[in-house]
Parts: sequence; structure tokens; C-alpha cells
Amino acid sequence: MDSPGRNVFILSSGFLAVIGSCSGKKRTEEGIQVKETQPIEAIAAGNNLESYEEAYQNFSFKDVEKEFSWYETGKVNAAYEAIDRHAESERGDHIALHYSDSDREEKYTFRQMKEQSNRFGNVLRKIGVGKGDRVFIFMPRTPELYFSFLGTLKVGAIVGPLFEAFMEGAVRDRLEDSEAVALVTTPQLLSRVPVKELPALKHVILVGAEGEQEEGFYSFEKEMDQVSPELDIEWVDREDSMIIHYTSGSTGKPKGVVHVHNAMIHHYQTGRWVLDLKEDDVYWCTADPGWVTGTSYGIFAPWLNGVTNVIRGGRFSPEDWYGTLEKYGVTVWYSAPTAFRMLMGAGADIVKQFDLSKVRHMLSVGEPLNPEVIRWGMETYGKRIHDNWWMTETGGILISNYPCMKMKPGSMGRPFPGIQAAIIDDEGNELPPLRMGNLAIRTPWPSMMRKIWKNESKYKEYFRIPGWYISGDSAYMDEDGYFWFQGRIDDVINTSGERVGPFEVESKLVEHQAVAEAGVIGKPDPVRGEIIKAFIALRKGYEASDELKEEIRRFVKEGLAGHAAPREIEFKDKLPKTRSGKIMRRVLKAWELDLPTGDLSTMDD
Ligand code: 6R9
Repeated sequence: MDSPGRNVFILSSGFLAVIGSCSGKKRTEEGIQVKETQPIEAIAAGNNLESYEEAYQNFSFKDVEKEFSWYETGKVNAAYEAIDRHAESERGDHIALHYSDSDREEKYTFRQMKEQSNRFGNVLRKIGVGKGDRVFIFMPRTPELYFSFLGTLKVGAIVGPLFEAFMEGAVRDRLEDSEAVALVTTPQLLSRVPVKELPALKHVILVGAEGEQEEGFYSFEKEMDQVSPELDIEWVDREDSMIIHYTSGSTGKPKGVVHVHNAMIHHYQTGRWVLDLKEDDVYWCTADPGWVTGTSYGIFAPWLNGVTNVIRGGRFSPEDWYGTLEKYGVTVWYSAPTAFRMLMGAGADIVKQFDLSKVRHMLSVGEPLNPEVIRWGMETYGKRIHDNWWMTETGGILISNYPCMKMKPGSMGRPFPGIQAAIIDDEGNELPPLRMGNLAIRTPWPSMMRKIWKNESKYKEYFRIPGWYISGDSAYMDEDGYFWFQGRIDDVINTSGERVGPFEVESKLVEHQAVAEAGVIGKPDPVRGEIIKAFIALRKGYEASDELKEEIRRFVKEGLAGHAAPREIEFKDKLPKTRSGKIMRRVLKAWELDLPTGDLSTMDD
């Protein structure tokens, strides 16, 4: 837990104040700065969870299973439960998907979603893709993405969604590691897929392609037209793999976090109680399916609950987002701190130009939600923004604020009923309230990851203390059982809610001909939470210059991903390293933030 540079950030009047590092050592009696915030009262009426305490005492995930059709047969398929179950009920004509971007505006009922995803399932079957195969989807958020996603699950294959923003290096790493056999993408994005270097990749299905295709390439539209809208679903075991999300750690390449069909129980129930979804809701989750929030809560939770899901393509702008809320009469809105901070930055006046009166419930995930933002939200929208905490690996929300709960701004809330969260030390001892330590969860829970693709040792690291999942976050719990986020224990950077592994960026940087060594850290930023800062030692013969900085930045942007490119670069003659040659990121961070560097005994002089 000795990790300088773990800071508590407070956003006050738009400026960031770093109020000191929390190294886990005793500082006050209990070693932490406990934040005092003015609690916000519970919302009394109209939510699915009437009493948090009562539910926490009585609830069991076992009871939820009985609500699904497979409870009797044991045969499951999450896509069936999300779509077909409603399509075949009196909700068949209910709108499942409202899609729009600058060119398109479409809507699909549950019945139509069933047909479209059936068709895609048939397309896969026809080319011989089925149970256990990895099918990746690399394309912008359009209805075709959702048809492909669901159709993949329907034939029992494992779906792997990728951010549209990924460049060749990031795409290659993921397709290579997962040995994906099929890819759904667009002709525009295809240039970033090194198909010839991926021997496992047999089929590329192109959305919006014109003309004849080479062998192994298919036109999505043509294929979809030729197959039946009826499909015999592949019934799988609830423990069979369903989805693979690549996410970053502090070392090594991104790891493939695998979730199973059973996760739907968690998605469904957190959808009811945390998202507070009810039959007539119009729900909008702003996350892309390349991020776990965009699948667990952008696909499963809303559709398992049978509600109308809004998907808006294109880029963020305050006008566009408020316009989307107004146009569809969104009632439940799930987004991220960076977005709320940008909306705050855009000011309150613009809010008045839109009718946001339908919005009933707002939520945020991905990084710490500043009390300032919550206060601004109360003033501006007249609504509480409910923070909640979870990770790619946890598959679903574990700690949250509920409408029926008093909310303490700055706290992530309290554990979901059925979930036991604790703060433990490195030996696995549970710590009392107000002590900082490892945020850990009692294993298992329905949406817990079941493996890291082809990397059992990485998987085991999370469970190194028997009975616990170790999140990698540090936190403390207050006397009322609310959890307060303190920081990451590793070096993982959280920029605009996206997890970036410093190692991945460093590896790309040293591929550049001018770069000898690189160390990458997250630097606090008032809007993005953190930005990526790279310290670089140049090779002999290269001169530091602004042009070179720009060139290096572009190199990462084009080779890896835009969000992984360092916003700041600083050239150094030498980087601090351990005797074994590891770059000491914590020293770089301490330099950057003017903090004590801590123990330097392992540093090479
Ligand atoms: C869903 C998601 C997980 C990491 C997590 C933590 C940070 C997420 C947070 C939060 C403070 C919250 N994080 N929610 N930090 N308050 N409410 O974000 O998954 O991309 O895997 O990131 O994000 O550090 O460990 P993922």
C-alpha cells in the first residue's frame, strides 16, 4: 500500500486541488483524511428498492434466478433473455432500440431486434462459426453493432467488442490474443486490421461494403438478406463464456476478462435496483460497448428489464446530449464523471434551452464523482447524480448509491444487496471503519469474471487472498458503511474514465526511433480526472523539440489509440529506474506533483 501519488481530488470552482497523498500510513489516528460532505436526503418516492437496509438483510441472488425462463430447464442464453423473451410476450411491439446519429434515425421493437439478431446468428452458422468461437466487433455504435452482438451470443459464440478508436496495434493485440475467428467491421476501419498477420481470423463481415468481396470477406447486408429470421438458439450452460473485454493492468499487454451467461442475473437485478428501471422507462447509457459499461449497462441491464434503450452515435457535445435527452424523453441516464464535468463546464444556461423534465434518475461510473459536480447537478438539473463503483473484472455494479438512500457526495455508496465489500490489509485482515486499505469483495457473485483469457496466473492474482477478490483500488469505509475511493494501488491511469495501462503506452513509445526510454504516469486533470504524461529519454543524435513531441504523440495516437496518446511529454536525460531496470513511475509521479519520493533504496543511481 506504499504508493505515493495516490491523491484525493477535490474539484472546487472548476479548479483541482490536490489535498495530499494517502499512503496508507497513519496520519491522523486512522491514517486518512476523512471527507466531510453535506449528505443529500433520500428520494422518498417511486423507486424499485424501498429500503436498502431491508434488502441488504434479506436479498439473495438465488431468488432472482427464478424469474428467468431457464430456471426450470437449466438451459440459458443471455440474448434470449434480453430480447426474445420480450419479443414473444405482450411487450413484443415495445420499442427496444431508438438509434440516431447525424445521418440515421431508426427504431426497432423487441420483435424486430429478435429477427435481426436471429439473422446474424444464421450468418455466423452459415460460415461455420459457433459455440465457444470468438467473434469480435470493431465498429461505430450503429444498430448493426447491436444485431451482431446479440446474434453472436445466440449461437453460443463469445463476443469481443472493440472501441472504434483503436488503431492497428491495439486491434492486433486483441485479435491475436483471443484468436478471434470472425470480425464484424466496416470498410473504413478495415485498414486498421492486419488481417494477413492474424492466422486464426477466417471471416471478416463488412457492414456497409459495396461490391464483390474476396474470399473470407462478406457483405453484412447481403448475408443478412439471404438468411432466415428464425433461429434455433444455442442453449448453453450458465457458466459458459459469453463476452470478453480487454482491459489494462499496470504491466503487460491488455488482458481478456471473460464473463459468462450467468452474469445476466447481476445485470438484471442491478438494473432494477441501481438504475431503478421500470417498464416504461426510456434509458440512455452514454458508454460505448468497447467499455464494459456499454455492454453490462448499455445492452444487458436495460434489455433484460425490457426497457427502451437509446443509442446515440457520433461525438459528444453538450447540445447534442441535451438534445438527445429531450428528443427521446429519457428518464434514466447513465454517464461518467468526465462527461458531467464537461457539461458543468458548458454552463447552466444551455440547460435551460432544453426540456429535461422527463429525466428521473441519473448515474455515474468510471472515476471519482466530485462532490462539486453532484452539487452542480442538484442546482442545475434538480436531480441527484448517483455514483456507483465496479470494474471490468466485476462485470456489474458492486457498490452504489440508491434512490432510497441518503447520499454522501464523494462516496461511492454502499454494497449491492448480496455483495459483501470490505477493506482489507495485504494479509487479508478486515480493517475497521476509517482505515484505508484494499477494497475487496467476498467471492463469488453472479457477474464475477471467470477467467483471464489464456492467462491463469493473472487471474489468480486477483484472488490471492482466499475468499476475496482484490480490486486494485484503495478505499475506506465510514462508520455508516459508505465506501470512499482513494486511488488505484497499481499505476493504471484513468483518463476520462478509460483505463490505460502505462506499460502499453511505454511499449509503443519506445518503438519510435527517437525514444530510448519512456515512463508514463497519470497526471491529475480537472476535467479528465487524469491525463497521460510521458517522460522520455531520447536516443543519441536526437534533439528535444516541440515538433518531436508532436510527432511522438501522433505516433502513439496512430499506432495505439487516440485516448492512449500522451497529452504531455517531457524530455529527460535519464529516467529513474530500479536496479533491475524497471522504470520507477512512482518517482516520476512524485516529481510531477512535488511530493516526497518515498523509499528510493531500490533505485539505481
Ligand atoms: C466500470 C468501469 C475500473 C476502475 C476502478 C476504479 C475506477 C470506477 C469508480 C471508480 C472512483 C467510482 N472507478 N468507478 N473510481 N469512483 N465510482 O469503470 O470499469 O474501466 O474496468 O475501470 O475505474 O479505479 O478500479 P473499468
